[in-house]
Amino acid sequence: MTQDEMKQAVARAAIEYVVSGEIIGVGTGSTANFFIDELGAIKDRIKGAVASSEATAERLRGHGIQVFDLNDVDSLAVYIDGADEITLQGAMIKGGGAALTREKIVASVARQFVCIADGSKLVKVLGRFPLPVEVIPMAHATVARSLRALGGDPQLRAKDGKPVVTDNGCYILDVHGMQIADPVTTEQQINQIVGVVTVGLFAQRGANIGLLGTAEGVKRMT
Ligand code: ABF
Repeated sequence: MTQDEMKQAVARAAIEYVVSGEIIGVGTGSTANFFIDELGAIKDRIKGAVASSEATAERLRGHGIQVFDLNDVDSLAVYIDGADEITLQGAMIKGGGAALTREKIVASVARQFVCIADGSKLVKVLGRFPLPVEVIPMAHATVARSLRALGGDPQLRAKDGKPVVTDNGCYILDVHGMQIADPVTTEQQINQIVGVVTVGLFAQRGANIGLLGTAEGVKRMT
């Protein structure tokens, strides 16, 4: 089974967690994209979706799924999204796709977070994947100094020689070399650095359910 086939399998399995008649929170990334394609096939069962990025909103609309503004929605039954790393306890690193802030906001409104990922994302300790931190552009250097003091090696995410700009007009620092033994504490510490918009650690509010695509099929964790 290829990695894409595993992503597709978990995306299909996640349909079981879609609540009929409700608005669904939808994440960003290649696994989330497979999920959106599956959602398209059952779109008449749902009221619509809230998207965690412009790219996801566009793909949802492409399938004829109504996209709601989060400000018009009181709560979501479920939020379904991928991750860059996940532990057995459901703590995650997210933000490789630069959508971490909207992902965290939409997830916070959902009663249940279902993480869909291929098996390679399961880790014992978070941190091999560089931890994304979204920052206010004028503060990227000072935030980087604070992250260095926490033991990380932050690098400004850039493409074609220019900083990557998020959907929110901010920059991303990718923090290398962190061994995150206590994700809840690290999330709190980084949240307190002035200039940080969002840290891509999802531990205080982790996944309630993890679906992992493996060569032996989809495994449910948590
Ligand atoms: C989003 O997509 C992100 O938080 C994470 O960075 C990424 C995972 O990407 P993929 O599904 O393409 O592996 O969920």
